Amino acid sequence: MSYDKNNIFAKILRKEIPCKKIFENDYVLSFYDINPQKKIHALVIPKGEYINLDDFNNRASDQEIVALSKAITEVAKILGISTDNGKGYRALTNLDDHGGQEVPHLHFHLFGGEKIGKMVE
Ligand code: IU
Repeated sequence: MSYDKNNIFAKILRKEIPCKKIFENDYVLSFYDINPQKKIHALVIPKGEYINLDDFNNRASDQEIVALSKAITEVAKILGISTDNGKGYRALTNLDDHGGQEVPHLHFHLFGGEKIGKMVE
């Protein structure tokens, strides 16, 4: 499978479609999910063209991988859901068909602001 440059997150990264931005640096963009499943529902995506976490780990530079991982913690802090306050959140990424991935650009969901059950459907 090759990367689809017309996926919705690619369009957001090219600023063809607006988003409610939370955080941005050279490697990562974070914004609110358009259809929140929990009180707080943010997305964290790499700026590079990666389909899913496997693709990312296979092709991304160490710098990109570190930046994405650290951005999750940073965004959680910005949103006030980090483990600093003993509350916490769920970070989750869906991979491909069986994982239920709809947008073919790697994204981590950050769910928080309320107690979350064992699984997110
Ligand atoms: P998934 O893991 O690929 O299923 O998640 C895709 C998410 O992208 C889902 O939670 C959507 O609500 C979200 N989303 C969005 O934030 N903005 C959009 O324009 C579209 C989908 I289309």
